[in-house]
Amino acid sequence: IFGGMKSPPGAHPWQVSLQTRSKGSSGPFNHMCGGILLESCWVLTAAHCIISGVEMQVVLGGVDIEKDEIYDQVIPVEKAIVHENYKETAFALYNDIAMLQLKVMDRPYCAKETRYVKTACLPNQPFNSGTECVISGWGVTETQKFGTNKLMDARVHLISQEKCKAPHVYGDSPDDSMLCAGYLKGGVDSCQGDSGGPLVCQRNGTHYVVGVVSWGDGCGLKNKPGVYANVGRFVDWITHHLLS
Ligand code: 4AZ
Repeated sequence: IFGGMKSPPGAHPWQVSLQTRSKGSSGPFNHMCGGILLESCWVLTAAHCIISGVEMQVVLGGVDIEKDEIYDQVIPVEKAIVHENYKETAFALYNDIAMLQLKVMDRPYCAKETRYVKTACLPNQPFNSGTECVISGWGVTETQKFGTNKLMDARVHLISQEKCKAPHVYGDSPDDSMLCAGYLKGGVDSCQGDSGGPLVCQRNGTHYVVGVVSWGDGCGLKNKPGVYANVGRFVDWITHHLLS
């Protein structure tokens, strides 16, 4: 996260650290991406975070990924479902969304709701451009090029498709599976290692996952805001998997 601050414990209780290690290894898991808890056994993340042949786990409830914290919940990933129209081109990531089904730990629960672990809601109506929302993650910052141990967050504004598709911004690359957020003047943005994590907007005290950190040209650059998977466009796809 560029232009952010350290998050206090419990500030983003749906924030997940998605961690991997090579299959068959007994070594440590490494943070690879963010994720968003939607239900006790379901996490939303970016399709580009899913790599085959690795073992995955999620860690919930903590702010420091280098320490075992008392509120941590560590849960293995049972399976990953990548959007069937996910596509990577030289310019953009299309339909960059995936769901992780977690391993049942204490039937019927995977994650357990606590002060530090809660689900975020799927959006039931669109948010206007200009709305102030929040991004969070353990990714690269201005001063930490390998990412941070402590969860960081920043406020960003939703940017209209018209502004995001301007020739000096991203031109025709973004489609409706994407949404831009940040500041055209730069400085505040998501970055590598934040991918898969939340862009959350609030309405009447409820927190909605509006975006999933996906891509961008660099981080915090002028006229290069962060691009997010547009969750509103995937609500039917997500609920289909939650219910099946
Ligand atoms: C990345 O490499 C990445 N500034 C994530 C987010 C952004 C850029 C790059 C947005 O995972």
